[in-house]
Amino acid sequence: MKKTIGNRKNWKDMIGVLIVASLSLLIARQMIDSTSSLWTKADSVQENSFTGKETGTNTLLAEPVPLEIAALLKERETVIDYVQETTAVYAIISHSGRSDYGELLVIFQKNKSGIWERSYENDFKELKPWKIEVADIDGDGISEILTAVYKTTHFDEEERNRMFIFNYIDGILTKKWTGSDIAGNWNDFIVGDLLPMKGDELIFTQETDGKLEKISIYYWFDFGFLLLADSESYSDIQSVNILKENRLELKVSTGEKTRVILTLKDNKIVEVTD
Ligand SMILES: [Ca+2]
Ligand SMILES: [Ca+2]
Repeated sequence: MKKTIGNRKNWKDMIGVLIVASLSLLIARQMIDSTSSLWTKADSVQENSFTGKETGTNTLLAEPVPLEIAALLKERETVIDYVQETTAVYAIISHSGRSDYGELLVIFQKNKSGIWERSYENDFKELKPWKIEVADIDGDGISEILTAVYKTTHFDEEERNRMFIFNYIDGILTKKWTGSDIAGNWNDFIVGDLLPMKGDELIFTQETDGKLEKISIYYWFDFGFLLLADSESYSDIQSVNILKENRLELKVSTGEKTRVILTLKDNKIVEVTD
């Protein structure tokens, strides 16, 4: 599971880097390795005759996915984000040439013969999903699928990032927790077992009033999430990473600081030196 996250508002800056990185990866692969298990977006451009020229969009941005999964993509499909478990891959896929949101949730599963199959898909177009993770938020041993979506709700007309959480069991997708207000205006999230309490914790990069950002940690209790603690504000949180139990690493650009280590102490998230 990917733990490091990028700040959504920095995507424009990252686009150039990603293009260069993708091109470099493609060139490197062609030079040294034709048997790599990684499948780049640039490869799918060739295979699916889906080029940036045709759509006017950049097609070098999507996530590299395993070769077995790339082989199961349909024409014009690109992977916006995905997460892999041992026998399942959960993917947000676009078929419209977009690189910022997807229109489909697709689940690939490895069957008993070890062959990957495209086993489920659902139209998520109205949700504008852009990030997907898998975790066990309530600690019951059953995985939850967490998606970051960008939409309005019945109670809030503003389009903004929201969390939709599902279970996928025996071919059926069910909503576990969807759309409720959490973490105000947040820009990104990670999920993982940061603290000893049951289940994986949800960690948001959240905007504060002064256009700064802070970290807030939520945990599952009974039927929803409770705020455990939040941090001081930083001017620009670029990534968040779980180092080990009760240690978060932030990449920031606040004054002289570029790296901050945080821990939960006395119900506050505070900086530590190690
Ligand atoms: Ca669970
Ligand atoms: Ca935990």
